[in-house]
Amino acid sequence: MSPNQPASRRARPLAALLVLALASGVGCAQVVTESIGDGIVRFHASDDARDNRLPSMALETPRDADGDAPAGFPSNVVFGRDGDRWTATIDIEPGTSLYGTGEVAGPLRRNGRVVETWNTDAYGYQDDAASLYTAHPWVLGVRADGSAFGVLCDTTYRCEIDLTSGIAFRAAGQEQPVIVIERDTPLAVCEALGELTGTITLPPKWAIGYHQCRYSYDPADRVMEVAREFRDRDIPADVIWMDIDYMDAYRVFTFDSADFPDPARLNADLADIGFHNVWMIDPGVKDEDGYAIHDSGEAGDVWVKRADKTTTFQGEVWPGVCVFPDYTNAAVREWWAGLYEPFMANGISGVWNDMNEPAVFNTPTKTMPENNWHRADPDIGGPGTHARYHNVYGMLMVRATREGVMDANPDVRPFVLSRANYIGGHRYAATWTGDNSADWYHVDVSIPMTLNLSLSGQPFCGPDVGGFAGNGDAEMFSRWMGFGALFPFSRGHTAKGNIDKEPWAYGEAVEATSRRALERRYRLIPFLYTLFEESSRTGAPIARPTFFADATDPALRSEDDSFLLGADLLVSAQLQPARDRARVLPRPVAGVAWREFDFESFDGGRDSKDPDQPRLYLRPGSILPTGPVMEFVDEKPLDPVTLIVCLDADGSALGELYEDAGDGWDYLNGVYRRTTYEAQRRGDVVRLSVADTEGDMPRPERLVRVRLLMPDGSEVRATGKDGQTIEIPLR
Ligand code: NBV
Repeated sequence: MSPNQPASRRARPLAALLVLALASGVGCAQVVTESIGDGIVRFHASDDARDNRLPSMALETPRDADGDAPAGFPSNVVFGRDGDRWTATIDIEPGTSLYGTGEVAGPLRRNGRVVETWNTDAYGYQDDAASLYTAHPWVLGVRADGSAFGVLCDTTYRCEIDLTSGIAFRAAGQEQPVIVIERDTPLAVCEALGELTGTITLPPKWAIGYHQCRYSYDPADRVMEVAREFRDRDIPADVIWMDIDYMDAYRVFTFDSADFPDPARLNADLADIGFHNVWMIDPGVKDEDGYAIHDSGEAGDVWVKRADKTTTFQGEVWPGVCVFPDYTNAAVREWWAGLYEPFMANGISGVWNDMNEPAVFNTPTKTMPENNWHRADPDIGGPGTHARYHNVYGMLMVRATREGVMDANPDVRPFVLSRANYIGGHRYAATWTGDNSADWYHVDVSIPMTLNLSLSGQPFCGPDVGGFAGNGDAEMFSRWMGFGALFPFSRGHTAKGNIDKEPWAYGEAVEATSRRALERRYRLIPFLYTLFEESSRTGAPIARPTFFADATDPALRSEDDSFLLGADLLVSAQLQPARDRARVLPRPVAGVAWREFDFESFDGGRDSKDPDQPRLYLRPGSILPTGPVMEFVDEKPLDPVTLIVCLDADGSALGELYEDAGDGWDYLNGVYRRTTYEAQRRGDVVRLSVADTEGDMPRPERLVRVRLLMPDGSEVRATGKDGQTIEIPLR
């Protein structure tokens, strides 16, 4: 795609900036620029910097230059030094809004903020946290005219991202390239980031259902009790999680023989009632002779070394003194991957890697010393210090975990959740926003945090719904569940010692709100799954800022209380206890407003006036595929398909539905069905039909129900057979 830049963006082209920089003595005369894709330029501080750069850990595959930077490329990078750090700065035009920078607390719009990439165990973090669990040296810029650019500072080292005046990166280590993507829209920048850094693997469908966690459900009977409670109370859920207490004294890849005597039986019993399971594994291996995992690691000499490069680094984590696999080494990753085969054989469906910043209790920095030594493979840069590899330790861990999970169960899709990660690490694992707190600040930031991670290449993310640290109260929990049920990754979780936080724990009213929220998620699963498949193909975020609806509308640039799912569905929440923030909606499209709808009033179901549910709005011109409520994602066939239609000013609408087996790899060989539905008004009749079908999966005999949202708030409904034209008379 060729970026078609408006004239305003060419105001200070590359050549002019070079002259400016030379005049100011910045000395960027030696800057080397190269095109590495259409509208994508890589900047090097010098020839030397280009020739001696480290392999990129962010890019999925190395990119060779395909020519010089195009003339008139609108962005420029100026390199310099600040003490012992190298710097890269990018000017921005007035009216440019900045986003991304990964997992960051605080507002969506990042202008004026400074963060530092340094994966950190940040329990109970607040607004001023400089570093959280993952590292994304990446900024998305959106200009006043809606055009957009992305800047990736391609270093794994500690890197300050200073957005107080333009964009400045200040990083340790030697100078690395800075990659700039230019596109017409912010969505196109996200997709280009996906081209460079790869996309997620389509998750198994169950992973898109609701997850229930706590630190810890223990013993196994309690796990079953919670799972059964969901079924008895008709609250949809797909997954229950086993936190560290299932282990034998926190030894990874072991099970406590008293509390979890038969994990395979537990997983089978869960499967019988439609539950999948996820079990935690941490990187710290108890330093104990006679413990099989330790001894096999010892035999393979797999541990991270101290600065002397020979003695093994020891640090305290949950099991006591631990040693840490050096995932920068392919042989170590292979060893680690191999540990999963017997583990997964217990019927384990997914794996949760925690504490992989790595967190270490007994060091001043709460992680490894920066001069620890990694025996990294040449293809990622060769042996080096922890300062270089710290930010990718978690990413390389989940890369190995994912390989192990896939080797153990090659016929199913992997699900791995990681606390630490690095830009590009979405290729291996989903991420959550770590140890947030049960307070209104964290209710408030859970939307912008999810969005900035999504804008940084990680579409499969969400917060601990209900808050990890602290109890909170019924009112807060109820509100959080309302919109938390609609994040790409939706999981309730809480810390040890806290009150129970299952959907029923706060009494009947909150239980009813939670049920409604989760029923909404399950009705939306056909749509969400369609978005996940799109993301796996194109890199498009699943949750998107509201300004994606209209990147030229300044009123949307700082909107933190709502988000889009895909391009068509707007979720508008109230994040203050008093529900007193004015709602911000996209402007009408050619005179047609985004149209509010809900599910509850439609099929005579539950009360639709629940103030803790976010409001839902549909984009003019769209068709939203939804399904029946289910207890878990594939409980029943998708029948009927309910299409919610909002016509645009021309009386037409389009929408897509992606379906496949929900797991396994057949979809990669064409066994799927992508249906494009279209609606068109002619006079007093709207016709809904299939405009296009892709894939080899035959269309089943099933019903389609149409809900046509009318401008006056009413609905016209019709039913027909899927694949046939359905006529909806308006009079
Ligand atoms: O494994 C226990 C917890 C886990 O529940 C949480 O989600 C992680 O972020 N883990 C951190 C270690 C202990 C935190 C206090």
